[in-house]
Order: sequence, then structure tokens, then C-alpha cells
Amino acid sequence: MTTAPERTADLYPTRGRTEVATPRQDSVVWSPPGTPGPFGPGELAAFERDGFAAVDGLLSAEEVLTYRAELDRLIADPAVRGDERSIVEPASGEIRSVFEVHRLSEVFAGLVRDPRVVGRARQILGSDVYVHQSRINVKPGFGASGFYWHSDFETWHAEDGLPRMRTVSVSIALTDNLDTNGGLMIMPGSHLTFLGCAGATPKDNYKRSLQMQEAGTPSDEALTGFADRHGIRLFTGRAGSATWFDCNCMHGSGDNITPYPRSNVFIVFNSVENAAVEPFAAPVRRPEFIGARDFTPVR
Ligand code: 6CS
Ligand code: FE
Repeated sequence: MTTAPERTADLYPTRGRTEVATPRQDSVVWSPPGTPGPFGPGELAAFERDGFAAVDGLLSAEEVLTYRAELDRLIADPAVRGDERSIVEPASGEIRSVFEVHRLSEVFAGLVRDPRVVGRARQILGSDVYVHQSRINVKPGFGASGFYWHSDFETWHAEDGLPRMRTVSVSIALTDNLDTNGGLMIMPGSHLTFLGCAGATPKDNYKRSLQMQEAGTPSDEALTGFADRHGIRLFTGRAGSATWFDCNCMHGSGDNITPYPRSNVFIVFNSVENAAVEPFAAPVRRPEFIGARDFTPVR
């Protein structure tokens, strides 16, 4: 007798009729205290409390030049521009994001394997890790649009089928992240509450959501409550600096109307113990270049 595949319990309901908050039911830092790695004990404690950790000067000036040149090469390549993994800005048509850069580029594949990068991910997630998603957000000057408030985990749970909050992102600045050119904003401590959003996921949602997210967007009331409780922290830093942030942080970034691009590379590490299953609140899976289905650990 064949039995239906066991349905993974949905601990974080979202995209139903109404918005619903659920307290986090997962660890934030999964490795035991004192686990050796690039983060010191104080940094891990701060990550546990805030949901993020900033690392100045992760990359040297020379390394920044290498990765910046690779970013410029990718966005100038017509083949990359014509690839479905490239998302353009709605207004200007300039490249907004390029997904799966760790497969498109051996240079960015090397960044993923860098012990300063993957070592921190393993330390936070307490296990081997694989890349759930990688992207460069170019955010060129003169009007590039931002990313409205959201929790990444809300999307990765609803649409990519990540069961638990055992996923961490690192945003590495490839240009100076100023207080004026659309830097990353995070609400400190917001990672401890899951906000299930109202409204079902439309079919092929990703074709619009990567330009402007609708499904999975918190209400003004919920955002006001979060901001009043947690405050808002703007992350600035020279090119080469990095921000590690938990998958469930409420975050966003504004438009960039300055002449100075805010180009960052984002790598999303997921624990191999938290491999994607079926979407929890979407009719179909998203393409693998957005939500990986290759769970091979980073070596
Ligand atoms: O849907 C996603 O996976 C992407 N969307 C946003 C706004 N942030 C995370 C990720 O790049
Ligand atoms: Fe995001």
C-alpha cells in the first residue's frame, strides 16, 4: 500500500484570509555557545538578540575591485541581460537584480566558499549549509527602486517551502552603502515574530514580486506596530563591509535617487537540515534559480 508523502507541519501560517502573528518557534543561533568560528561570542549574542550582525571590512579593497569588476562584467553581458535570472527596473529597464550569481560566475562561486563567508553561516546555522539563493542587487543611481518592507522567510516558507527559520543572508557591499543611496534597513528584534500576511499567492507571482512585492506584504498597521516596538536601523558601510541577517528580519530599502549605485551581493545560506519541501502557501514552486532544489552542502 503506498502512503502519501508526509506533509511537513506548517508552523508559520501565512497568506490566508487575515494577517496573523506567530511567535518564533526556532532558534536564532543554532550552534552551541562557544562554537569556534569567525564570529566571536559577543557577535553571536548580538545576532541572537537583534537578528543581524555587521562586519566592517570583510573584503579588502583589492577584493572589492575584483568582485565589482565581475558585477560590471555580468551586467554588461547581453547574454546575462537576456537570461531569465536577470530582473530589470520597471522604470528604467536597467538591471535590478541578477539571481544565481554563484552559478553564473566562478568569481562569485569563490565568494560563497570563502571561509569568512560560509564559516559564519555554518556557525549561525549549526550545520552544513547549501545556497538557497544568491543575487546581486545593482540598485543603480538616478531612481532605482527599493524593496518594500518584508520578511524573506515569509516568502521562502510560502513559495519555496523552507519549513523552519534556519536560514541566514549575508549582504556584502560592492559599492559604498551611504545613508542616502537606498541602504538596507532592518527592524532590530523583529526576527522573533513571524508575521503571516493576508492574501493568497497568485500564480507565477515571482514574475512581478521580484520587481515589486505584493503577496507577503505586511499591513500598515502591522508595520507601525513593528516599527514602534523595534525601531529601524539603517545599515551603511564602505564597499567590502557586510551585514548578516536572519531570514525572518523585517527589512526593506528605499529608492536610490543619488548618482551613486548601491550594489550588493546577497548570498542566502540554508541549513541542510532545513531543506525545501513543497510550498506552504503557493500553488507551485518557484524556479530553481530563485529557490534552489540542489541541497549539496557548500564545500
Ligand atoms: O522573493 C525573494 O526571494 C526575494 N525578495 C526579496 C524582496 N528579498 C529576498 C529575495 O531576494
Ligand atoms: Fe529581502
